[in-house]
Amino acid sequence: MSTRDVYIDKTPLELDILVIGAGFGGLYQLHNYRKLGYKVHLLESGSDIGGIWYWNCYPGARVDSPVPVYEYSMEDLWKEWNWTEQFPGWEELRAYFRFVDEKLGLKKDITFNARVVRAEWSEGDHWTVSTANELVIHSRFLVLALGFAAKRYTPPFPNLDSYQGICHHTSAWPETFTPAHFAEKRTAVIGTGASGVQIIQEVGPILGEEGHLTVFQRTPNYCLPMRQKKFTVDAQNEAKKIYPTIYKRRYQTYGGFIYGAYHKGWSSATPEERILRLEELWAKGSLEIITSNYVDLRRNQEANDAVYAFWRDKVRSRIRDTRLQEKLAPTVPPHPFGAKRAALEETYYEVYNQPNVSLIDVNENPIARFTPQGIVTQDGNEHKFDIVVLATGFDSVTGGITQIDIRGTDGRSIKEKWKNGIFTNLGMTAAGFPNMFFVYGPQGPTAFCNGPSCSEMQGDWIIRCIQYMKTHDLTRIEATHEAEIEYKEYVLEAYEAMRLMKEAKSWWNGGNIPGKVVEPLSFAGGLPSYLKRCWEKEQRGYEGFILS
Ligand code: N01
Repeated sequence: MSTRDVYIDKTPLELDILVIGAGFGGLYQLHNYRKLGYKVHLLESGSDIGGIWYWNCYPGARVDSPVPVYEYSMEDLWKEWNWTEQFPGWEELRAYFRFVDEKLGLKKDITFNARVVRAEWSEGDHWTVSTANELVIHSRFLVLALGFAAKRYTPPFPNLDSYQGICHHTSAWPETFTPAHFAEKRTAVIGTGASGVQIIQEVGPILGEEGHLTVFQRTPNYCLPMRQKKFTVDAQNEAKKIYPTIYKRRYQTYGGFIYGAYHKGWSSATPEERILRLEELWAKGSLEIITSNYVDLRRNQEANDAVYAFWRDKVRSRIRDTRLQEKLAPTVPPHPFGAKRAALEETYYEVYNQPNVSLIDVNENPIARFTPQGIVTQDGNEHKFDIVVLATGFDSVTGGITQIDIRGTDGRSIKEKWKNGIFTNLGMTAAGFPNMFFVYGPQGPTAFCNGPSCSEMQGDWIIRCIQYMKTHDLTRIEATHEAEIEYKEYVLEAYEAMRLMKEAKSWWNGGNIPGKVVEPLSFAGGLPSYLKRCWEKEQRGYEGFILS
């Protein structure tokens, strides 16, 4: 296909590369292909850049990966940008994206409010991509940068539509609906994942005398202390001296952060060492408590039970009511420690000491139905609410891709291909879908990796692949079925090695969505081995792919 200059309302209709999604992953792709001289354009369903931070602007929304790893490693950007906090909130993250756009001038090559609904591989080796507002674009390559949370999940609560109060999912939050709107209101929050925890922590203290918060909890979140730090510009400028080292270090750690696993296993440590190690991690806070814990935390039941007990006792000491202690930090762990994504908190548990906050355990007393005024629980009580927050998560990792009707060489959709389980090559391509790549998606390091690190590392592999094709006069690349089978074994092996992780149902393995195949949605073996494998396949002339 030779590209021509055909436009509708400034959107070019014939391209070398079409990127979908204007978050960290997609913007990185757009910027780099432009620099390399490709005819590239980006489609975004929202009306601005920012990806996850465009959609998730609920009160308290805040990243749980620290800067400077939670930003681009491009020197032109980090040299000029300063953060005010180590874990920035959504407003500051959006300001960062505005800054990125000012520096790189990305928006001129983005069409907003363009939701891609269909993509079809056409003979002549190109993709024909259609949007809900009837744009039709032809492109040699298609790069999906949809993030892991592009498809929100709302459980099928009976009569939800009949509810007449205010009701929002955390990932479709109206920016104008600020914390102040919760004052003196009766609010329900359903779900206690990272989104629920953040919103509960934020609105709890501002409920006022007439306000009340009811939390509907199914599984307690093993929340970890965030230990937020404020930054000054001077201190940050000083810290920037080692940013280049930090950015290189990301490649050597499990999750693309600067910290890696602790060098020791639980059984080789003395009881005193263990206590001191856990106390040290607790004092530092953050997800490091999991990622830098004893290497066998997710394999060794004794280690896992002990770390859970340590966590439980810390948390219980902050909750006054003994019933709530048992609900929020049960004596017996509902699932292994580190088997679900923990949320970071600062004052989450103190909120439950407020007289105007209550918790309903939906295992004991499920939501029976909605009414125009609120929620009826199975015990027959009607709970009236002005606001209902659905913090019920996502059909994660695959959902964003399979909700688009993507049809490959044999006319079969990607949804059909993955109906009984995911098959990809290297977590970036799929057999039957030539010239299509995905970043931060199925079977990539995704759930276990810092987003910007993954966007850059997978992103660079894809960019080098497209460049290789250009310099070798190749126009088509497709993963083989054999390579997919081999890669799936690799993904399953890595998951088996973390055997305790299998014992929880979560967005990590699809267990949070009724009917979804339960399997590892991400590669759990860590970035270094993932990158090594990708690099080796590339060095062998893209082994596992057919190029022509
Ligand atoms: O989604 P979740 P999330 N009845 O799937 C509950 C990232 N993130 O949006 O645990 C009652 O974690 C469900 O219960 P259970 C972060 O990686 C990051 O909170 O399945 N409850 C769970 O409590 C995070 O892990 C940041 O038993 C129901 C909740 O809904 C990921 O996004 C901020 C239910 C869903 O939790 C997803 O987080 C926010 C039902 N029928 C998000 N169905 C930061 O960077 C589901 N639930 C800090």
